[in-house]
Amino acid sequence: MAQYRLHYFPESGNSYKLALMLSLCGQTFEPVWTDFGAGITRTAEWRSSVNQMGEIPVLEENGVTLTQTAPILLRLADIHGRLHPITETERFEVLRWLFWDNHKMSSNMATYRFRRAFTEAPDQHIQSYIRGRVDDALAILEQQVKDRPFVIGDRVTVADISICGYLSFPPDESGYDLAATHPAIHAWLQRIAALPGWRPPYDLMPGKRLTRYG
Ligand SMILES: N[C@@H](CCC(=O)N[C@@H](CS)C(=O)NCC(=O)O)C(=O)O
Repeated sequence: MAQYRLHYFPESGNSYKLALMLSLCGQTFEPVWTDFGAGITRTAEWRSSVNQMGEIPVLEENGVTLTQTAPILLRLADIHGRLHPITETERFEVLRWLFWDNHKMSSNMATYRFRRAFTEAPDQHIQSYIRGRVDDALAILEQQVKDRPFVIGDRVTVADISICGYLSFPPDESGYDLAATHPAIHAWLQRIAALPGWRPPYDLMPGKRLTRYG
């Protein structure tokens, strides 16, 4: 049985992707709370000893350090035989949506929400620009999950786990009430929340929270 240690901070949707995946796979992990708010991931020491990319999350698997959620999700899916693509076509589709999520959905929503909720006096011109990009990504996702239960079709895969990462936090942090504005995304999130082993972000990732502003 693999031993997992997850370096995270509670507000991190990227960390939630891995915490949720481990939980859905019936795996436990040692939580390693990281002082992101104090800038620890920007220090030369953390970068040389934990993650050269200066990013959270980091997953240790039997003492081996892994970073970047997309390949880690695929690895966990293969190892635990859950939420993995089966056919070549499915594999292509999962990769396509993982890349889209990293570039368009999670990155923009993470930046928008972080600045809105956890930054003192964010520049509203910048917020408005990023919000436009979040709106675009949400419109694409709304369309995709309108006619199919999960992102690539009938089966839930790691593409869903990646994309839901930042959309699973309380609406007052992002300022997006998806139940009111994006009914298909809301219904899709409820299907994910019904999976055995699902737990909400702040249950899976305990510890001291960032200062809340917005
Ligand atoms: N593509 C990366 C994104 C990780 C990421 O951006 N993490 C955020 C925290 S949730 C971070 O560490 N940001 C620091 C920075 O961008 O300087 C992944 O999937 O692991």
